[in-house]
Amino acid sequence: MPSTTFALDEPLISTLDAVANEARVGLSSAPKTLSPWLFYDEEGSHLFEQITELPEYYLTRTERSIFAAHAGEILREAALGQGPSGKLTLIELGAGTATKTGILLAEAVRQQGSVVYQPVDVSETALAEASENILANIPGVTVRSQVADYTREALPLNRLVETRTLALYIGSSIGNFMPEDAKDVLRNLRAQLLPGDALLLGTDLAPSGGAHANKTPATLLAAYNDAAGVTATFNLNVLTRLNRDLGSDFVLRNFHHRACWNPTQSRIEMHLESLIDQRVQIPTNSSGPAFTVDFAQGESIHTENSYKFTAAAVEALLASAGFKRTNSWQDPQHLFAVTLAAAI
Ligand code: AVI
Repeated sequence: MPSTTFALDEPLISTLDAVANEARVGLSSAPKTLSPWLFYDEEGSHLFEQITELPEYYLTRTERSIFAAHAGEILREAALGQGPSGKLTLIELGAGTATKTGILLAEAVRQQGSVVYQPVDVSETALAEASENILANIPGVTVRSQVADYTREALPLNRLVETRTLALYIGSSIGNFMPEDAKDVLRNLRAQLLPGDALLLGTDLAPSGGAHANKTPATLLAAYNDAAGVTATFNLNVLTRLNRDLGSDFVLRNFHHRACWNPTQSRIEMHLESLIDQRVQIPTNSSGPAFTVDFAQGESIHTENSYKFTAAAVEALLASAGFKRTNSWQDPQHLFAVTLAAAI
């Protein structure tokens, strides 16, 4: 299960309605689109876990290495300015199984003796796994899981007396939102915080020319089009999901995974490209009557954007949502950034 925004466990009625609606709207629009939350059924969540361990997918291990190198500093700076008895409470948006968070939690326990950790995710299963792992491995952590979709609902923040909140939004999850939506997610978070609380934001960095040219579009393209084909399977799984949930008749071998770098928008785009002229049937469902979707050869469904940020873009995004950047850390190759910001 990913540490991500869109994990969904079971096809609850409301989830099926959402899938039906998404398919109708997205596949009837020009160009055709499907939202990335559709990736994360059980199989897609499992495939995403595999992606995070691929040699080409540097994001997860690089962010983890930044935490390993700088957790002490990050936690100390997040706690700056609070009273002697005050402690940090950590809340994590889209926590998933919280695999990277352990480094920060262990450091929080070292610095303050104990810590309350509130992971928020739509997946109850992922939260149960996170809680079990953390309680078994990091003494001193109290876990208060919250099942919620922070992209749609107000954040269920439990504020404890004499504590300051450090919100974690890591894993580059913010990069899967369109810029306006990314701002809204952070504004929603900011509305639940008090001045002096903090946010730790993980973002994948844009390729840099000049001094740090070790990150190029080729680095990104490899990460989203791995040699083993796991990302292709992850992308195509969305069609398997539609066939299962809606009874549509997508033939997977007639589509091809394509990742491309869009320099103007500073994002990787994932598409499912039709290899032939074809017609797909979607039966009647809760969103309306049966409909057909025609594809010309080479036409694609746009399934994901993954925005890549400059340091200045991160700072501007934070400022637009009521946060002020206080510090940031990057790996030595400048692949990934972790930025600390204060709620102002
Ligand atoms: C969850 N998210 C941050 C991933 C990303 O890198 O944008 C999703 C992903 N898509 C393809 N590979 C990974």
